[in-house]
Amino acid sequence: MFKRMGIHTAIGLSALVLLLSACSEENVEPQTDVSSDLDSTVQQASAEKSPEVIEAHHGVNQNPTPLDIEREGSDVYINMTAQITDIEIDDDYNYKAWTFNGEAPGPLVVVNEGDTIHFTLENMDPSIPHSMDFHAVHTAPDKGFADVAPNDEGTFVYQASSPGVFMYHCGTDPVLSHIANGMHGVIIVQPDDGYPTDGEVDKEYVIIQNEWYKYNDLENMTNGEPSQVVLSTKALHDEQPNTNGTVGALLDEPLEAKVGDKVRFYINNVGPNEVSSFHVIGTMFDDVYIDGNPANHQEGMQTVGLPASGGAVVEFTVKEPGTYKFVTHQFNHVQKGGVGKLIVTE
Ligand SMILES: [Cu+2]
Repeated sequence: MFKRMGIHTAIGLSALVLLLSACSEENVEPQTDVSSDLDSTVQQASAEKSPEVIEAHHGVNQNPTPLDIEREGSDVYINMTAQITDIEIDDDYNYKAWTFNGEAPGPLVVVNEGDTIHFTLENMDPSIPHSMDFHAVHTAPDKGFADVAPNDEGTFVYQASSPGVFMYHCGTDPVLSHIANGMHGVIIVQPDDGYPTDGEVDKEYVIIQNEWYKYNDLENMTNGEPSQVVLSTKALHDEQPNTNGTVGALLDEPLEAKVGDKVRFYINNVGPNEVSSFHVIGTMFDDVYIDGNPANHQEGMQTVGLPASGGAVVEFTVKEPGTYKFVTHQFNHVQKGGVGKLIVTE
């Protein structure tokens, strides 16, 4: 937001905002200070010329590919791509992301408990292999999650036998590079018997946390701090927003509910490295299903801890109109973008 202002105005405002933010939890707009603005500019300027951009990726920016998913009984046929697509993860900072289907996080996949997944990965990357590791399945990973060569495709079959909110990611070495460069997402396996609170829920959304590092810099990904920590949403129902993991995505496209609604979030922290302390300001979670399994039912939680790859279903009721921000309660990560908002109206 400061990027469109003069630099001196930004310095003055940064100081003021930082002072104010120290006083109030309510003030959780992501604030990028001027030094990290400059870092971003340097990163951006260097990204195109940087040796970190794989030679064969220079000039490659593949259009997003819609998710292709079809069902025949309990057999689900899922076709996805591995592809190189530019994503503007912060104002004027384009990241040449390694992605599934041109989104980061990748597209939301929803199946039913017990479904057999027939998964095909088309690797559109001209230079390096990619793969798919669904946390929702049991398989021998050297076979079921095997690498697919550039310009090739591979098909894998496995069953989604347990309900939950699971991470998926590329599992090709070095895995950290593939995940941190954008190859992650969420698969929801809907429980056969539903959740005991299904009948109470009025609105439901998907929220994903991920973090970004210096462009394709394995050293920084391994030993450094994330440059951005972000929350995104994927459309679970028609007309819902569907965003990438970009700074301010869920401030620019807030979620919505009505007073009295019981709201359900399917949440997952795809990392790759950091944990999430998921919290909605101004309410608490009446019902929580850790990892999205109905057997893991908790009540009355203020904050839900999500390890890297961990998921949950969280439910809360909004009793008054207003703007409810949700954050990872590790506020250094809020400074880097880890905040969104839910607007509640009469
Ligand atoms: Cu990959």
